[in-house]
Amino acid sequence: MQNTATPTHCPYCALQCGMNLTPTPDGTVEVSERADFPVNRGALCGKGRTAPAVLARNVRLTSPLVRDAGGTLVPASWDEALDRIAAELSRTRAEHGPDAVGVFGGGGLTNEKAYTLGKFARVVLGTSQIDYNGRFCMSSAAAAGIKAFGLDRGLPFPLEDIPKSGCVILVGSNLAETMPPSLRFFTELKENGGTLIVIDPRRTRTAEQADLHLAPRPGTDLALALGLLHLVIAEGRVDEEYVRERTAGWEDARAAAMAHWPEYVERITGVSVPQLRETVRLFCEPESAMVLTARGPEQQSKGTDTVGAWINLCLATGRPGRPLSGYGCLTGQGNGQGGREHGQKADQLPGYRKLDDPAARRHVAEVWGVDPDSLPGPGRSAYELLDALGTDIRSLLLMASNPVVSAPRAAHIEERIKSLDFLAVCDVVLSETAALADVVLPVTQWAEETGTTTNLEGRVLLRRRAVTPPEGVRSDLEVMHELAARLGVEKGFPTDPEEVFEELRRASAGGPADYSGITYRRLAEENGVFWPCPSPAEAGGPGEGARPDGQLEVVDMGEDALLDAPLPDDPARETPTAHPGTPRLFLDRFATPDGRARFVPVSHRATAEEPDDEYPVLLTTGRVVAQYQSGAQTRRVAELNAAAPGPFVEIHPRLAARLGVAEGDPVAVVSRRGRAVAPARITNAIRPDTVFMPFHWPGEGRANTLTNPALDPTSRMPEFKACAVRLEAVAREAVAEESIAEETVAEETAVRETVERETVEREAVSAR
Ligand SMILES: Nc1nc2c(c(=O)[nH]1)N[C@H]1C(S)=C(S)[C@@H](COP(=O)(O)OP(=O)(O)OC[C@H]3O[C@@H](n4cnc5c(=O)[nH]c(N)nc54)[C@H](O)[C@@H]3O)O[C@H]1N2
Ligand SMILES: Nc1nc2c(c(=O)[nH]1)N[C@H]1C(S)=C(S)[C@@H](COP(=O)(O)OP(=O)(O)OC[C@H]3O[C@@H](n4cnc5c(=O)[nH]c(N)nc54)[C@H](O)[C@@H]3O)O[C@H]1N2
Ligand code: SF4
Ligand SMILES: [Mo]
Repeated sequence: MQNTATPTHCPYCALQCGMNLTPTPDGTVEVSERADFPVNRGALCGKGRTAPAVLARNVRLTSPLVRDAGGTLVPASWDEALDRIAAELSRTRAEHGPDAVGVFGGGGLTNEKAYTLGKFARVVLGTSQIDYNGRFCMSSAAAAGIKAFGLDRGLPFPLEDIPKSGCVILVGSNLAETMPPSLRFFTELKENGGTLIVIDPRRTRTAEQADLHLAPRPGTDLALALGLLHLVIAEGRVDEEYVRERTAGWEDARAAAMAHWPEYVERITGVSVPQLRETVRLFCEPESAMVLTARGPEQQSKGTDTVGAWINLCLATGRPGRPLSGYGCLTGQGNGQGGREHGQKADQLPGYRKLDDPAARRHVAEVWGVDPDSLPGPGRSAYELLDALGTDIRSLLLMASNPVVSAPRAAHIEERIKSLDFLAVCDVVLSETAALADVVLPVTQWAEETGTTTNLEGRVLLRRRAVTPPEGVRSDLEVMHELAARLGVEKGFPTDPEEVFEELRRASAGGPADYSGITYRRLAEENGVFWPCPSPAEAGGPGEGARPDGQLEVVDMGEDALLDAPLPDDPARETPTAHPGTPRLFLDRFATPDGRARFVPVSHRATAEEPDDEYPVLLTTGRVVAQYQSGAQTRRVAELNAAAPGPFVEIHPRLAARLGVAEGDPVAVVSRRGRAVAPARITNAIRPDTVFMPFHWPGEGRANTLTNPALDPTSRMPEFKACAVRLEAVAREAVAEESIAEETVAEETAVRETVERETVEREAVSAR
């Protein structure tokens, strides 16, 4: 065991904050500040600071579990558990065909794991039925980015550009709670004289920082963006030269925007015409400006068009590909970016290649040593896959997701999961989904294993092993290696992450997300490298990692043009010809065949479920600072639980008065999918026609019991951010004592405030 500090990164969100870890003699792990990483410069939120708590034996799994004849999960040996999984998956395949076996992955998996999982599904299981939780996260922004720019990398520039921009519009991001250390970039923006505009139906802690806060009705961001573009045109603020030289499709997009009069948009969104005009002025006047979207506008059944409309606004005003300007998506999960590039998506091969592209299939099949025709075609999207469990899909291997809590229409999905012939789950804890499994495999965690992640900026990072895992756990890579061997594939599933990465480099070479010029050594020396980073061979010189024939395959992207100015004398780089990586994209051309960005003609449409007499209120959902996602990890950390012990419903005082509900009173929220109960949190910070619930908890307060699985036609993203509900006051005595107590709410608020204060203080300290 090392006793010195190991520099590594946080297990949770897409900032991938740098931290140092030191094992202590008493068996715990100490987190200390790592100031050299530019994204967080030492600052951490409460989740990152307390992450080692989940390494403790008392909260995690340390033995495989197998369901016995009586239906109870009991400890078992690794061989017994792995044999059982291999036997069940083989049986399903023999009885129902390969597509009856499903695989579900996660954006928390390292690049090496995500890559191996995709390969495992296609090569070992031969199934097309693989997708992952990132479909629920940023798939709409990804689809819109590919349409417009020919490439999806969440942020096309480093976070460090934000403070130097003239204006930033944050659409549906509550980053003060979801990425606290990043708030610094926005406060610096304001200090530098730039403007921050926040668009959120709630006056969040992020919105409180804004120079201008617009609070539209949930699900109306598309109309809002169209209204802004209408004003840009009407006020003569279009950058005609840019539109002519760098874009295509303007006329149709222009016509669509002209149909969205400001007064019409005001009626749809609830944002006043003067506010629309002010937004346009603040966005257009400075030389540089950005739009950043997050889950608010994206998790809608029209998320792809909505992001498209925001990109149109950026293109019309000449922003993308210009310094300190452009459009970006704030990706969410720890490896939300890399996890969507290397093959765990239903339609995808490594390097962000398309599964239905014959050249891509040939390239990857060659790296994998298989016949291209043996690779299955595209499969179902995440919700559709989960919805097919127990019918078309009979057995499921699930790695790094907890859909019982996080999937839309969760009660239905829970039923689908229970109806499977066989479920195997790899996790670090006994999540609500793992608790339903036939076999649970306990795996190593971030601090116990090495691997790469790609943060929201497209910066590939090296997470290093800092502590020795406890007896009884194995890594996800070991699990796949063992299962592949049992299913007859002895080779091609290495357990050493660097060996996997070397193969990933070759598989990604020449693809849109080209990692072939990146090595573990470079990542260690350079503190991360931005993709695309072709190997010297790809860039025109000799080097390992290129295709054997030295050919570039997907040249759509115009690599040369994507490069930043090279840094020829950077001593950190391995060889003088090494590619420097690409912090800023699109400076000279976009990644489309003709180098031009595409406008998309889009028009407003309603949410899938508009309020009516029976369900008159809109429910939107999201996050709180102290819990992460389904809560599987953070609900096991005492300090975080104290700060955010349970679900709640944010209600405007007027709506609360109408219901006769006081602060802390239990409220039932009822949708066409089901009913959830949680205490009321009465606040002026939300629109009176809208209520908000965080989705971190299972049980009676599970927000996803209510949500609507209406899917975006392009991205297949469910509509997490808007569904119709009605509210009912619930008599206190009707509610289980432990779930709702006024004191808990008061206590929670006090502790939450302490945690927040601490976070801010820590940030202040490390900013100095
Ligand atoms: N503490 C914490 N941090 C996290 C996570 C976590 O679970 N907890 N998860 C990580 C992940 S995976 C992700 S994806 C990110 C998510 O990060 P964010 O996108 O910041 O998180 P959300 O809370 O889902 O949504 C952001 C805001 O959208 C608003 N919103 C709701 N409906 C609409 C709408 O129709 N339009 C607009 N414009 N806004 C709307 C909500 O009020 C909310 O304040 O956070 C990452 N960081
Ligand atoms: N209502 C509503 N629902 C939502 C959202 C919303 O805004 N509103 N947001 C959606 C979004 S953006 C997301 S990203 C999803 C996320 O929801 P989930 O997919 O459920 O994500 P997590 O809770 O992070 O689940 C990750 C699981 O993997 C485990 N794990 C962590 N690391 C590893 C590892 O390396 N290997 C393995 N095998 N397991 C690991 C964790 O312990 C945990 O049980 O939720 C979606 N659901
Ligand atoms: S913001 Fe918090 S959760 Fe996200 S990476 Fe940083 S410390 Fe981890
Ligand atoms: Mo996410």
